[in-house]
Amino acid sequence: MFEHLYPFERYPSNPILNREDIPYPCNTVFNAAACTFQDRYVLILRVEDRAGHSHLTLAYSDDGYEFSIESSPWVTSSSDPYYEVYERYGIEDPRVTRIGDDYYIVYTAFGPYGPRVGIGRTRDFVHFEMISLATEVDNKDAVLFPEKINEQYVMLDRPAGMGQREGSIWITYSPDLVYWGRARAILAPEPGWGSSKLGISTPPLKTEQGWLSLYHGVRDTAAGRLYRIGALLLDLEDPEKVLGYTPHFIFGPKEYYERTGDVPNVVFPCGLIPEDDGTVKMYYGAADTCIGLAEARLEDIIACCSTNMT
Ligand code: BMA
Repeated sequence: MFEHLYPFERYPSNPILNREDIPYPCNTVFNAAACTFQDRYVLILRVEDRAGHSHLTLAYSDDGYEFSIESSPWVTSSSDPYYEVYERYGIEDPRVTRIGDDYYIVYTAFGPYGPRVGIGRTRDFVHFEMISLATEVDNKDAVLFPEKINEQYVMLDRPAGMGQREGSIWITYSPDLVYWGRARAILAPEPGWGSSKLGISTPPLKTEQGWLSLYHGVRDTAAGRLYRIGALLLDLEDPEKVLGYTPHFIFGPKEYYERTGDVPNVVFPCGLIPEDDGTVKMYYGAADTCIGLAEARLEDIIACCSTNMT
C-alpha cells in the first residue's frame, strides 16, 4: 500500500554474499562497490580479515545475482612508504566510478591518524594504481562524479563535523585528483531519521532530472546507531545545487540479516547499477556482516526526492 515510499524491493534470496562464500578465512564481507566491466557485473568487496582489518576482493557475475569470488585479495593496504601509515589498519568502503576507459576506486584509508579518502585507478581489474590520499583525516564516504564539470573532477565527501552534528555531505573540486579545493557543504543532518550524520553512499548517476545519489543518514538511539538510506538529486551543471532529497528514509534495516550482525541495524550501499529497463540494482552491506541486493525503478526513487523541489 505504501510501496511508493519505499521503492526498493529486496532480492528474495538475500543475503547474496556471506563470509562462507569467501574462498579464504575472513571475518565478514560487506559494503561493496559495484559496476559493469566487459559485460559482467563486478563487485569490489570489502572483506574484513580476522585481525579486524579490511581489504578489497573482486567478485564477478553474469546476471547480477550469483557472484563468484576471486581466490585472493585484489587490493590491500599500500606498502609504499609514502602511504603506508595511513592505510595500516585497512582499506574500507570502496566506491567505483568510470571516467572514459578508467575505473576510479575511491575508498576509506584507515590508520592511526584516522580515516582519509584514498583514490586509485584500474583499466583492467588486474592492475591497481594508487593516485592519492585526497583528504586529510576524519573524512570518508567519498564518491567521484563520472565526468568532469567545468574541466574539474568533482567529488562528494564527508569531513567530520563538530559537536552534535558529526558529519555533513560536502562537494570539492580538483584539476588532477590530487589537489582538492573550493569545498562547500551541501547537506547537513537535521533532526529526524538522519540526525547524527549524513554521508554519500553511491556515486552520482546521471539522470534527466539531475545527478542522483543514495546517501545514508545515521541516528543515534538508546540502543545504538541506526543506518538508513535516502536519495539526493543535484543539478547537472552546478552540482552544488541540491534540487531535491527524500524527506524520509527510503530503505532501512528490516530483515534479520540487516538487524543482526557485527554492527546491528545497518544498511550501507556503496554501489548502484542502472539497467536498460529503467530499474537499478543496489548492493548494500547489511549489519557489517554480509551483502544484500535490492532493486527499484529509477523513476520511483527520483519521485521520492520531494524536499527542496519547487
Ligand atoms: C561507518 C563505516 C561503515 C560501516 C558503518 C556501520 O562509519 O565504518 O563501514 O558500515 O559505519 O558500522
